[in-house]
This record gives sequence, structure tokens and C-alpha cells, in this order.
Amino acid sequence: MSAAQEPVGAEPEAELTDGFHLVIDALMLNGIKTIYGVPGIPITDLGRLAQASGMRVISFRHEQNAGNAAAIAGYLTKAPGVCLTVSAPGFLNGLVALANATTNCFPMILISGSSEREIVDLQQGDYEEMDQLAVAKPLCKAAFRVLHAADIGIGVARAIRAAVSGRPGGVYLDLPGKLFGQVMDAEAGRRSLVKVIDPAPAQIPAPSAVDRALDVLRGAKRPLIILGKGAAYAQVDDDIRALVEKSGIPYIPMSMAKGLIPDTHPQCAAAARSTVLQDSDVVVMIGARLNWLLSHGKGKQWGPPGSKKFIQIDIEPREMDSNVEIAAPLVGDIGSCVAALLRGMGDDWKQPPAEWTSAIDAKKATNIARMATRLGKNSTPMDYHSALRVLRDVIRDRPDAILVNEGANTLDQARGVIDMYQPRKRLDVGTWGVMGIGMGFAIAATIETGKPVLAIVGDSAFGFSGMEVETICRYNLPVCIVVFNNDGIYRGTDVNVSGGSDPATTVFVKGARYDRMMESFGGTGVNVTTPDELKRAVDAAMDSGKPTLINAVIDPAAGSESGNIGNLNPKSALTKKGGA
Ligand code: ADP
Ligand code: TPW
Ligand code: MG
Repeated sequence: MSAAQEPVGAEPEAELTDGFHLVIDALMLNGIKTIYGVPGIPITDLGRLAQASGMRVISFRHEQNAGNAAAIAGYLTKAPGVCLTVSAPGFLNGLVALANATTNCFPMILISGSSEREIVDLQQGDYEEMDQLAVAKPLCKAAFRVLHAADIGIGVARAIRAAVSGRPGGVYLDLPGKLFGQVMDAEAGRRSLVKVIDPAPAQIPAPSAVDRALDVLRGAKRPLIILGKGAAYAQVDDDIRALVEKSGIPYIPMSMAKGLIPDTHPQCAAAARSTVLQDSDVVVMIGARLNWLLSHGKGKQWGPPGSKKFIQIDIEPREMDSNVEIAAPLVGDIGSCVAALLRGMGDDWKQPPAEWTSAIDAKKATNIARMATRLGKNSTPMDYHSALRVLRDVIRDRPDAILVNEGANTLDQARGVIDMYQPRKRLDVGTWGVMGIGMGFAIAATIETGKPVLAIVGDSAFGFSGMEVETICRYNLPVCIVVFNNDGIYRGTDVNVSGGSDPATTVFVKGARYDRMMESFGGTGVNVTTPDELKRAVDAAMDSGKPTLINAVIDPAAGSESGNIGNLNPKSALTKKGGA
């Protein structure tokens, strides 16, 4: 009704908004375009209205997978990925992913609806009652609750800033059901929203810290650079490559930093990893932590005690000296730190001694030749290497595809065999070595980048998120899943030592056909038993962009217990003596 048509004397009706719309408007104002989640009370309408407002809302079959999708969206874009869940059980399902995101330094916001404060706080037994804020707090970087519609703008702004500034991580945002229905004046609502300015401010390293790092580096005879997923996250790919090339220092990429510089780069020392870890005298850590994945920076793997000096670039000051002494801590964002090092190196930087680099090249040549022999075999049934040779070539031919990888042997062998050529193309089990990231990562990777995904997953790993093949079909995503089916966890050959009729704890139904799961939702399923069949099936999937699951039959006896980290697996001394 126009003003001219209004009855004489009537007040014009004030335009109103409510909690639902304010949450959506706050997210959209801050450039968040996608929500990953599972609907239900009290957030069903939030998903619907978000979709109606032009956001992309990807509905999953389980919150953990939606949460993993949000986490990897954060890693790929440097903006927080958002996961939306219902209260108590839905929240708890999402919390695993939030904790994993925090552990991996991925920015993510878990938004969960919750039941009414009055009832929760008196523990009177509300529908899906839980004090979610208290539960989330120890498992993430920050946790907030919003009680008034007028505070939604601030709440969302705080969540975004907490997720992406400094060391990125997971943030929990608790939104009680009543909040969504709260009504307020639309103009006041608009004014209450906050657009976060400069959410991840540059953190410039102190000039004295830069000088100290360069002094240590100048004194090195056998320097090494280790690139971690923090370096990939930073998206300063050209500067990192310039630093590596100008310095002439050999480098190794941690798993998810593979491809930040192509793995085929002459300075890549991944094929001589043990040698460079052991024999280097100065190690420059760039966005990588000295945690279990690097045996804490000490022990046999690192050569004699006291033989190393570490330079570490990290945005988190408390990371320094976490495991060993850091001779030159360089605290700041990687972009600023790398740029400062490049400036400080000047134009007459001395390359590392040829003795060091040629020793590494010799070792690389030997190891690459050894690997070529293993990859050359065409064993029947397929072992890991004969299948992975095919997939290595697929990525070589399609370097912009995103590789998702989980499992034990399936992970460790694929990481070693498959070269990556572009930054942030390898997504895997990360710091925790967690199973179940596969389908969530695959879905978000293609949604966020528009690139096709090749997911190489063990049959056990796949089972943790396998139901999301329906999601992949529903959204018709270009995802090709290759299940390395060896009938079990590590191997499919274990027997129950008690002699009882239950199967051993590590084996699954023999000859299972995971490809048929995909077919049941309208996707393409293929069963393959040879490298040639595998190659044809993957090429067809990548060419078509259709959801595809390839059940790759792998020799059940080919794997080893816990893949490459069997040494971390405690074993009972008693079993050897006959005890079960
Ligand atoms: P990897 O597992 O590849 O070794 P980690 O996850 O252990 O890598 O380490 C990543 C590190 O990168 C973390 O310590 C984190 O604080 C740091 N980091 C993440 N983003 C940045 C950034 N933009 N600038 C500086 N450091 C960063
Ligand atoms: C959340 C423990 C590590 S690896 C793995 C499990 C169960 C599966 C290995 O079998 P898969 O690979 O995937 O078939 P392969 O090629 O060796 O046969 N629960 C969680 N995370 C982890 N890491 C585990 C259990 C585990
Ligand atoms: Mg297996």
C-alpha cells in the first residue's frame, strides 16, 4: 500500500526484523556466502531463510561432516567456514569438527541452536537440553552466546574476528531458540550489524627478530626449510617460493604444504627426508609445528643432540620453545615475516655449500630410483603402489584437481607417491590424523573452489563419512571417490585370536562393494581390480565431473599395521607368550 492509499490518520507501520534475519544479514554483511549444516529445532527456519536470502546452504546427513566441510572451507578461503547445527546431540556431533579445526588452526564457526537458558540453568529437562557454551569452551579458541537480537551483529563480528585473527581456530556461537523470534525495528537492526574491518590484521615481526634470524641463517652450512600447512594457509605463495629460490635452501613440505611449491622443484628434498632432518644444522620452520609429526624436533631422527638451530616463523608466540629451544623466533604473520626476510637477504645472498646440496641430490636420486621399481610393478591383486601409480599420473595430468586423502596405508603411501603441483590442493587427516574428514572435505573443497575433487580413502576411513555420498549426488558435485578396499583397517587378513566365531576387530565384510552405495543414489559406481581399469574409471569420472565411487580392490595382505606410524602403536608384551 502506498502512502497515498493509507487511511487518513493511520500511523505508517514500522518495518520489523527478527533474530533469524539478523543472523543471516550479519553473516552476509561479512561476506559469508555458504552454510554447512543439518536442520532441525530450533534452526530449521534459519537454513530456509538463509537459502531464501541468497546464501548457499549445504545440508548434510551428519553434523560432523558438515563441520569438517566448514573447517576446510576456512582453510581454503581464510574466511571462517560456518557450520549450523541443532542443540545438544547435533551440537556435540559438530563439536568434533570444531575441536579438529582448532587443533589444525583452521578458522571455523560452529553455530548451534540451544534450548532456553531458564530451563537449562535449572536443569529442568528441556528438549535436547545442554549447557553447550560450557561444553564448547575448552575445545575451541573462543565461545560466545547471544541473548538479545540487538547483540547479534556484535556476536557474529566477535566470532569472525576470533576465528581468523592471530592463530586461526574454531569458534562456537550459541544461539538460544528464543533469540530467533525476537522482533526489533528493522532500521535499528541494520544499525546493530557490524562489518568486521581488517579481520586478520598483519602482524609485523620486530626488525631485531628478523636480523637475528638472518644471522643464524648466514652461519648455516647445511640449512633446511620446512614448510607447513600454516604457510599454505597464508596464501603468500609467490613470496614463499621467492624466499626458497633466492636462498637456494633445500626444503621439505609437510603433508598439506605439498604443492605450495611443486613437489618436482629441484630444491624439494622430500625424497631425502631422513637425510635432511638428520644432517641439517639450521632448520627454518615456516608455518609448521614441532609436534609428533616431526618427532617433537628431537630424537634419533634429528641427529645428535645439540646439532641443530631452529628459526621458527609463526603467528603464535607461545609456539616458540614448545618442544625444543628456538634460536631465532620470528613472530608475525607469514606474509610479513617472509617479506622481511627477503628484504633483509639483500642481493648478494650466498647459496648453501654445494657439498650439502649435492649430497641431498645423490640421496634423492637413489630413493627415487628405489620408488620407481616399486611403482613399476603390476601386481595382481593390486597393492598400494600399483594403484597409486595410476592416481599419481591423474594428478600430474590434472594438477588443479583437489586431492582429499585419509586412511592409514592409503594415506601414508599416497602422500609419498603422489606429487602435488599447486598450493592448497592436498587436504588430509591433519594434525590429529583423524578419520572421517573425507566426504566433508571433498564437498566443501569443490563448493568453495569450483575445482574437481579426487578423494583417495581407505575402506575404513570412508566408512566414517560414507553416507555423504548421498549429499554428493544430491548437489551433483564433481567428486570422484576411490575407496582402497583391502577388507579392513590396515589389513583384511587378521583372524580372531580366540578362535571364536566373531570376526577379528580390524576386518570388515570381505569383498564389500562400496561402488553400489553410490549407484543407489544415482551416481556412477565402478568396481576395479587392475591398474588399467582404475585408470579408465578415474579418467572417465574426472572428464564427466559426475559423482563417482570407484571400489579399488587392494590385496588384503598388502598393508602394514598403522601404516607408517606403527612405532606409535603400543603392543601387549603378553600376546607373544600366548595370551590373547
Ligand atoms: P603442519 O602440520 O603442516 O606442520 P601445523 O598445523 O603444525 O602445520 O602448523 C601450522 C602453524 O602455522 C601453526 O603453528 C599456526 O600458528 C601457524 N600459522 C597459521 N597461519 C599463519 C599465518 N598466517 N602466519 C603465521 N603463522 C601462521
Ligand atoms: C576418529 C584410528 C587410524 S587409521 C584407521 C583408523 C580406524 C583406518 C585405517 O584403515 P583404512 O586404511 O582407512 O581402511 P588402510 O589402507 O590402512 O586399510 N577413529 C578416528 N581417527 C582415527 N585415526 C582412528 C579412529 C585409525
Ligand atoms: Mg583398509
